Amino acid sequence: MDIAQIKLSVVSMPLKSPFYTHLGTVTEREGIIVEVIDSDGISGYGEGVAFSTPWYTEETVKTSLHILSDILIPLLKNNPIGHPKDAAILFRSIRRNNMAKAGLEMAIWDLHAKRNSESLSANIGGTRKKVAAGVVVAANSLSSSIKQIEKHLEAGYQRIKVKINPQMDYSFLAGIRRHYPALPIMADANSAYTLKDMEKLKALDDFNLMMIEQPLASDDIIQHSLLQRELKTPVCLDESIVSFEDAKNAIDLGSCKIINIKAGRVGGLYEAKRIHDLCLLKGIEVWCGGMIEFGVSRAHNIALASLPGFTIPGDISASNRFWEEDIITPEVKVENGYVDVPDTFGIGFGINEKRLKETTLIEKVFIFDKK
Ligand code: OSB
Ligand code: MG
Repeated sequence: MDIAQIKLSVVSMPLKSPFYTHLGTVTEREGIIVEVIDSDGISGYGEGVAFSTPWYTEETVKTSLHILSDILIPLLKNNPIGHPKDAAILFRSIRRNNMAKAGLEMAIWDLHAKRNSESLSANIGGTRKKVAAGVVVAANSLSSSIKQIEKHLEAGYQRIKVKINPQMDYSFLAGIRRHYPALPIMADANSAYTLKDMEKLKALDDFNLMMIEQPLASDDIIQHSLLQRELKTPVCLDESIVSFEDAKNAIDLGSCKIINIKAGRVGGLYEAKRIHDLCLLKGIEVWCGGMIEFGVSRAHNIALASLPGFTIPGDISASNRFWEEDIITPEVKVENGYVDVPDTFGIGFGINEKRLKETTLIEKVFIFDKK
């Protein structure tokens, strides 16, 4: 691959409504759009999905910008690659910083698929023509959760995820179940519990949840295995799985029955696919997680979720779930509960240049020397 230039755009956009979790409230989303341009002028796009503060993982927009600018892009300049996989392997010499790595690696995947005149989905082995749409309700009360669920079900979403914590769990879920006895619901705790809450967590078996996501510590694999033994509800791991090795350990220990795969969290599409392949082999179901992302990352999620092991509807929502206007064109749409997987080249969406421009705070350009 003959990379000529890389452009980083730090963008910022307000959410249509606040996203509440027990760890904090997101009202404004910053992210990094990565554009990798080759010597023929073809562009590939990726998105750095770290948040402004390290509430979900240790990375931030600023640490990502530093790692991209001062470490990963120079590394790539000095070590020309033939395939996106080479970038993933090259980046292993740098510890963690998975969201920074993923933003760049995924732009290289998009470029690679475009150069091969293939959709990104086809290029990574996707088999689905459309992926099931799911949505997260992260409100601060039962009544507003019910209102939002109503609206999302009208829009066709196939399942709902809610956020829970020890102050908002049993009676909250009971309230939702009263309105929606048969709705496929999953509950995400974002590490709000400890093993001391065993009885509280066991009680949630009453609600026939599809799963409980990341109940215990964000870096734990051992204690989740003790919990899963006691619960009927499947445990799903999110934060704890940042690599193939983590997924393998979690599966071997019985720490979960389901894994939420986010390419950003695991360092890119190569690692995401390795985890997917392992789970398929071991009979562990997977689904594609979301990061309140802009359209570029949304497009990558659609391609990832088209792989055969993604059997559970992911946090795959339309552009208008969070944004008045997204940075891609056309926007991601949900129709009859599904999102179409594009069959045009690469991620299959273009950049809405006007929207990108009006939301960009910082732009940095890196020129690669001619070979
Ligand atoms: O834990 O899955 C999570 C959003 C930001 C960070 C972490 C998480 C989430 C979500 C919503 O739950 C994802 C989305 O729909 O974009
Ligand atoms: Mg989660």
